[in-house]
Amino acid sequence: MNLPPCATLTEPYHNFKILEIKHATANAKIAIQGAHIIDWQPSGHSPILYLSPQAHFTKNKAIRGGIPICSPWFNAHPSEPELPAHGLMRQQDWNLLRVDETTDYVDILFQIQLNPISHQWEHSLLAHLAIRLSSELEITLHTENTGHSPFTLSEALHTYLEILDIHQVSISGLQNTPYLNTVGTPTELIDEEPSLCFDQEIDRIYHSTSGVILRDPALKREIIIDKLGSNSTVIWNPWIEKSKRLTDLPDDGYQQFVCIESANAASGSIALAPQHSHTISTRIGVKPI
Ligand code: TA6
Repeated sequence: MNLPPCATLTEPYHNFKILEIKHATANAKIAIQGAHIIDWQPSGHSPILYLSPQAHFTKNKAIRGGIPICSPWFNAHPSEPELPAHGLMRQQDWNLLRVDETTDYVDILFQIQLNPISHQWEHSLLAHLAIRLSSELEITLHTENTGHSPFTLSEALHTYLEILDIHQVSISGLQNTPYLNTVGTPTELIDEEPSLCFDQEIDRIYHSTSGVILRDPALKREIIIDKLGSNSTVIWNPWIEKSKRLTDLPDDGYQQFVCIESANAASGSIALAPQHSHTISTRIGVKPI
């Protein structure tokens, strides 16, 4: 496939390809495995995405950080616990279909097919991931049920956002929004505080179709996250004890990121009939404060 001048396909790790983009508006790196954006740095800004310094770059092992594509199920599979958490897409190589460069942005299109023959899953789907890189990052995941039986689609664009200090950040846009708290026994709750701050493990599936803003005074920036086709916003920080248990995350890694995920999960999951499809998209922007 011909790549434009801004794009290079490298193999920094054995059998593990990375598409590198160097463009006037932004630099980025996308692993072919998982069509996984592991770095995005708009011009004039420090990196927006967190990538664990202990992340694995080995076949069929999820990368800790960036934007993992979690699909066709979120968290554990509802009936087959032996299947990998967060679905099958982030461990598989995707097909890189095209890279198009303009003066204002770079468009990248990936495709993957899952079916019972090649994957330990009973259904079939065709998914496309479209990425538009510029001073903003737009990601669109289109999933089509190409099989003969319906399935429930749950998914997340599982974005790890880099921060300087977990104790100083806050998220607005979730006030008075019901959520499923999944730390301990799953419980439906609601938070009346104007913004969400972090002083413990947070793992919540908010029932929300709205965008949110992450305010980071230490980095003097706000990260604005909009979305479409998404019923759920997942907020996650592992805090101290879970960070210690994750071997691909430093013990103090919890201090350097927050996950804000445009998703369709839990009660927000999507019933997908044969030949039907669903599109979820998210747009990430940055503003100095
Ligand atoms: O972001 C929500 C979540 O489901 C958390 O419960 C935590 O497990 C996180 O995803 C990371 O999952 P992973 O499989 O990448 O370790």
